[in-house]
Amino acid sequence: MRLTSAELLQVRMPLVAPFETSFGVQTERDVLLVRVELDGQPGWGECVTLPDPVYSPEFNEAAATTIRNFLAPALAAVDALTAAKVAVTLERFKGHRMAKAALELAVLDAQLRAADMSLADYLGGVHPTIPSGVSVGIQPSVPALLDVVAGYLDAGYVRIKLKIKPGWDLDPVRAVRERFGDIPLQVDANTAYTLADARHLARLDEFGLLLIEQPLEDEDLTWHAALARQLATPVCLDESITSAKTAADAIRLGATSVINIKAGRVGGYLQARQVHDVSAANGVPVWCGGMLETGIGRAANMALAALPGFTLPGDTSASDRFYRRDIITEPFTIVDGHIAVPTGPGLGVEVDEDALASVTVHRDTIPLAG
Ligand code: OSB
Ligand code: MG
Repeated sequence: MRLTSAELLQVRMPLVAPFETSFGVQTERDVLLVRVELDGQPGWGECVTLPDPVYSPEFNEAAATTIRNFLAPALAAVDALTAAKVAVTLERFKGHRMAKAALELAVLDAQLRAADMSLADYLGGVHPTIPSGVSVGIQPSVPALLDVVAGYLDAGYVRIKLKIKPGWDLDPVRAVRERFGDIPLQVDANTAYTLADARHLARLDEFGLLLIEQPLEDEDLTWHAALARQLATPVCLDESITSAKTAADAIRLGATSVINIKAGRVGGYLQARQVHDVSAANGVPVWCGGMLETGIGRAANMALAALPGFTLPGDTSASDRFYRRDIITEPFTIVDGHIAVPTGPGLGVEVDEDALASVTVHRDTIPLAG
């Protein structure tokens, strides 16, 4: 098959509530979507960049430009294009992993729809449903946090992740433990600390957390290893893991004993599977992270999370955790703490083009030579 069409869509969707992390507050989701055609067969991808380069160096406009100017034209030049050829074709372009991942996902979706195979089957998924965790943003106060967490527990979420930062760490964690007891609980710092905070972070040990996610800067593998030696709480890397290679290095260094896998962060779902494989080979449990995805990216995450090494609940929440109504695809819902992995061809969800048009701010076709 050949890449016969590529389009970029900028979509804006309000969030049910502001989502605050150590790197800022999101009040709406500005999402970049990619629609391709392989010999006329449509496929959809979602780019997980944020509007600003605050989680990773990538951001929406840069990703759109990269896809338009470099990535899509390179793929259009490939005969017999398959998803397996995307990463190698784009290898000479440095970085821009989220942009590459979005395009690879769109190609995967088109290819698998044409082959009548689900993404979960293609990746090697083994679980029909996956346990659902939720990422809880920084709240204005501890009582507000307790209300929010109570709501998620009532909804059935089986694991709670609290965003932390200096000044919002011990108190909220203690309050959640005191109120809700022995629930599966973890924290995510999004790089907000330094090694000088090691003794402070060790005070989290008494709360029996599943893990602490990305306490230090992205590139601080050695420092994460040093910190890990000072904590009883397992260290889990997110931002630092940009490929299966960095995953292997981080594991060998002792910088991480659990890994958060986000396909966008590592350049695509195929590389994400390799991160899964290298982690499994080293006995390191993994879980599926999230980037406030719409139904398109959420569907792909459910398929990824169905792989056997995903032994911890991920940030694979129901659609209504972020969106009152995800009108782009049918919403994902939580039943008994679990979400069903789509079984239809490709992503296994259908894009409602009319509904999509109502939230689309900009849509344009990428000129492809030939
Ligand atoms: O660090 O996991 C993170 C959202 C945006 C950027 C980074 C992160 C997050 C989340 C939300 O924690 C996860 C989700 O989509 O449910
Ligand atoms: Mg994280």
